[in-house]
Amino acid sequence: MMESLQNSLAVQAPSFGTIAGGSTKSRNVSSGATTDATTATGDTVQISEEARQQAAANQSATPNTTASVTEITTSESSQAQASSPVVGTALTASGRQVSIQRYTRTTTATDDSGKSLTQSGLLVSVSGNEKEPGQSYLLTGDTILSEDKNGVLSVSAYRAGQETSGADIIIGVSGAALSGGEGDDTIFDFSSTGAESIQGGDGNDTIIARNAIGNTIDTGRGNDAVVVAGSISGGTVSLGDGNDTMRATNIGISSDTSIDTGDGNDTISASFIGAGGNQVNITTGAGNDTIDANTIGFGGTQVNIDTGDDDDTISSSTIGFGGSQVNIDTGDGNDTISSSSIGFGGTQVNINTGDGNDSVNASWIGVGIGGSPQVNIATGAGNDSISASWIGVGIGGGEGGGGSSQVNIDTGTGNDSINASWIGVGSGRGGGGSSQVNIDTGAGNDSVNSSWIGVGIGGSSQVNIATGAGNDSISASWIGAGSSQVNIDIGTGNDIVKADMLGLRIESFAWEHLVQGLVEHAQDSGNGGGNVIAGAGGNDVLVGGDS
Ligand SMILES: [Ca+2]
Ligand SMILES: [Ca+2]
Repeated sequence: MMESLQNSLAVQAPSFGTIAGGSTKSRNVSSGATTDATTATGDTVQISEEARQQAAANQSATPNTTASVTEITTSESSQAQASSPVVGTALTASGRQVSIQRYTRTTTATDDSGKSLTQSGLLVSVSGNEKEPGQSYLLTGDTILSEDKNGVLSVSAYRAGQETSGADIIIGVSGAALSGGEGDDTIFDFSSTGAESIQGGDGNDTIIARNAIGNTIDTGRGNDAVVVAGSISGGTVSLGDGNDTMRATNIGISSDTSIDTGDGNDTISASFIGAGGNQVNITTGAGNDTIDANTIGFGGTQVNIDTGDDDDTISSSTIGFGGSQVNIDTGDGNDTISSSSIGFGGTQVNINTGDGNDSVNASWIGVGIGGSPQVNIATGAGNDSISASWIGVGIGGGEGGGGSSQVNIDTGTGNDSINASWIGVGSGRGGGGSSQVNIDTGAGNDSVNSSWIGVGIGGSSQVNIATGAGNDSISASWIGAGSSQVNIDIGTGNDIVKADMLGLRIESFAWEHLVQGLVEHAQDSGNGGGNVIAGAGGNDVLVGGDS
């Protein structure tokens, strides 16, 4: 949406109005088919006597930033419009195009030394109604544009209570509270840290702000959108029921922050969600919700995400980094969590996807480098799948610092599958890295597939796999290598465990030579740990390669 805000809007040759002190300018131009000849001339501008007096005063005064609107000349405006960036656009209910530009110009006025004075603010241009010429206003105060049921546009200084039941366009610059009331309102907040509060009220509202620091945004009911160019932090954002969209660069990176999008199919996107020693609570209620972020949980923060029931999707490059805690509960429904890294460094990540057919996809789950992450994943009943390149990696010693990783995966009942390249790796230059991976796939016909299960090189790993009742299969190229212990309990049912290599001693402790070392010592037999495979009742098959 911000991209669209940057789009240039063709602005017709403007005329100029001067509004100050809460006066109102109205253009009696209708967009409807019933417009009569009189209004079609577009020349029924009404300016109050107060506004005339204010305008006259402004014309002779040095330009300042305290009046809500200041007059500028045609040539100056055209030049300004050509060079000033568009920071917001909106459409009125009748289809007038409203364009907001950041504006700085050199005036004809000079100071005592003869130096030209500059004037800055927001230039608002209204165009797109063929029955009226374009209009431009230079705003330095909160302003509201609204149309009545006949399409008559009024532009005036905004004060609390001045919103209408129709679709208002409110432009805030002062930081005072803004409220759109009923109707599909568009509220711009250009104050530096955000308005004290922004209320959208009923209707499908759009709120666009620079920042929302320590304040309250409440869009009420309806399908609402909140776009914050900078940060939402230290306040609350409520989007009420309806299909809502929220976007910010950062959410809760400096102080406690709460987001609640209510019921409906909601979308939240951000670069960072949670950083620093604070708490971020996000609740998206019932409905098919989507959260998309670059990083969720960074540096000592706690992030709690509850997406409620139905089919939810969370995708983030990193979930849990550097001493953070991330708790994700996606409720019942078919949920998907995707990330490059889940649990890195000294983090704890708890993921509960509830009942339903859920999937968790990641490149890394539990990476202990310079910290000891714990990752707990529970996918509840249903046919769940977990796929990752690495599940549980502890790297200790050397420049990476001591690292150990623990990953607990419980996929509940249902036909679950776990696919990975590596499950359980402990390594460390100089020793010390360790990992423990506990996998319980519960009842149902489950499968666990991995190239390597249990690898300890200069470190140690323990992998415990229990596949419960049902016809389960475990297949791997290698089960147990180096200082690893692999315990497999395949429970009742007709199970199969297939491995090309069981037990492998690895003498190379160098992490960077891991793969090479494994290849070099592929003919060795026996490893430093003990491998246990236990089959309960049922027809179990163990297929092993060289051992
Ligand atoms: Ca309204
Ligand atoms: Ca609303």
